[in-house]
Order: sequence, then C-alpha cells, then structure tokens
Amino acid sequence: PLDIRGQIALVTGASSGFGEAIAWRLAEAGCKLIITARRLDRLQQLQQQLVEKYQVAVHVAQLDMRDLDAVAQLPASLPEEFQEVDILVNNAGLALSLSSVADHDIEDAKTMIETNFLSVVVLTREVVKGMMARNRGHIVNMSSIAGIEAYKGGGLYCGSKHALEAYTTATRHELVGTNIRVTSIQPGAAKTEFSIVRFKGDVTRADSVYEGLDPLTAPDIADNVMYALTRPVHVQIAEMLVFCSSQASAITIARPK
Ligand code: NDP
Ligand code: 8X3
Repeated sequence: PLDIRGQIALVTGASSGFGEAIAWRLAEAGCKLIITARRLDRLQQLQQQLVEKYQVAVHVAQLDMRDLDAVAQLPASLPEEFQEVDILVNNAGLALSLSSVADHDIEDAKTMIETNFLSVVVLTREVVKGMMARNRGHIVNMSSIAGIEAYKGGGLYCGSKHALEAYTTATRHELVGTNIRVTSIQPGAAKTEFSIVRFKGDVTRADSVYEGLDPLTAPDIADNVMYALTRPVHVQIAEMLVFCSSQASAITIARPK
C-alpha cells in the first residue's frame, strides 16, 4: 500500500460518525489533519485524543458548511503548515426527514442541498487549485446508495446525493491524466448519528432503522476510505458501493420477520 504518512488531510464533518472514524485512521497513518464541523467541543476533544495517541499535528476549524463564504475562505485561512492539502474528504452531510412530494419543507431542502452539495463544490474549488499546481492529491466524496438510487421519501436527500455523484464524476473527467484521484464512497445503512439527525432527535425512530440488522459502522466506512487512499498512485478507486450483509439495494433490506 501507498504510505500516506506526512500528508495533509482535511476532513469535514469530523465531530461524529464517518468523519471522526476517518480522522482516527488518518492520524494512525501519520497524516497531519485539519478537522472541521460546527461542534467545536467535540473537535477539540478529538484533537486532544489524536495528538495524545499518535503525536500528529491536528488543526481544528469550526465551520458551518451552510456558510458558503466561510467555506470558501477556509483553505486560505489555514496556518502555513496545513495549507498544502493532499487529501480532501468531503464528508459532512445529513438527511432531514423522509418527507414526500406533497409536503417537502423548503428549509430542509436548502439545508441538504447546501450541506451535501454546494459546500463540496465551494470547498473543492478552493482546495483543488493547490492540488493542480502541485499535481498531487486525492479527493474523497462521501456519497451514498442514495446517490445512485432514489427511494420513497428520499426526493430531497437522494436529490442532493445524486447531484454530488454527477459533480464527482465530472471532477474525475476534468482531472483525468493528472496525479489527482477522485473517489466516491457510497455506503448503505450505517449506524452513526445520521438517523437521529434525520428524525430530528427521535432516537426510537432512529434505532428502528437498524432493527434486526447488523449495520455498517463508522470504522467500516473509514476502512473503505483508507483502502482508496492507500492504493498505489496509478490505481484510482472511482466508486465504492458498500452494504451490510443484510442489504442489497436502497430498498432491499432483509429483516427477521
Ligand atoms: P453523523 O450525523 O454521525 O455525522 C455527520 C457529520 O456532518 C457531523 O460531524 C456533523 O457535524 C457534520 N455536519 C452536518 N451538518 C453540518 C454543517 N451544516 N456544517 C458542518 N458540519 C456539518 O452522520 P454520518 O457520519 O453517517 O454522515 C457522514 C456522511 O455520510 C454524510 O454526508 C451522510 O450523508 C453520509 N452517509 C451516511 C450514511 C449512513 O447511513 N450513516 C450512509 C451513506 C452516506 P456538526 O453537527 O458538529 O456540524
Ligand atoms: C444514507 C443511507 O439509505 O438512508 O445515505 O439513504 S440511506
């Protein structure tokens, strides 16, 4: 595998779930880290733990991905030693509710489109310039089975992830022939805080999503990300569609009767 020790990695949405697990694996691999999210206390705690365990440099940036001006300004505002980002993990994202065509809430729609799609467009625009100048880098976008298949109640979330998929593919087309690789990670159901957020704090409803399943976990997805990042430079993992063993598509999920 490729040794990514010393590379600078920026992970959005590192305060929970996949992002946090990815940060742990990148620190273990010896990367210098920039971790972002809104919940500063969680980021600071993670920073402390990573520095203590792996003695790597970790920069914390509190960032609301919906604030697109702040997102645009982040790369230039990083301390000198973190400016040359090699690995960009566009992970921050969310689903809000399973509302239907007759009752979609436009505020929820804007939140998902801004967080899951527009923030990626803006952050990648600012980071890829440096990658192109240095002719090295890896962009990992956290898509979903929802980026490939739409399902009942998924008009908004699936719409935002389909947009991300199209953007990711276009990015790969534009960067072809360079040393910048572009990967889309497409997980199925994974037990993180995702469903608690989707159902706006209703933990019972969130838990019911995973009932009877042995769902994917954040470390499973971090492992997929690490696989893509550590292939030899001539190997580009374009897409990774990953389910738990009880899932075969967005809607085919085996649960005991
Ligand atoms: P979590 O809810 O556990 O984590 C989501 C992360 O995104 C948090 O760190 C959160 O940080 C951050 N985030 C959300 N909104 C914002 C915002 N406005 N500004 C900054 N950061 C934000 O869920 P997951 O780890 O599961 O989700 C990570 C990604 O994986 C998302 O893009 C999601 O769509 C995708 N995904 C999840 C699947 C699943 O089943 N869990 C399956 C497929 C894809 P904070 O709240 O502190 O700002
Ligand atoms: C999260 C997985 O199936 O809820 O992206 O869309 S799903």
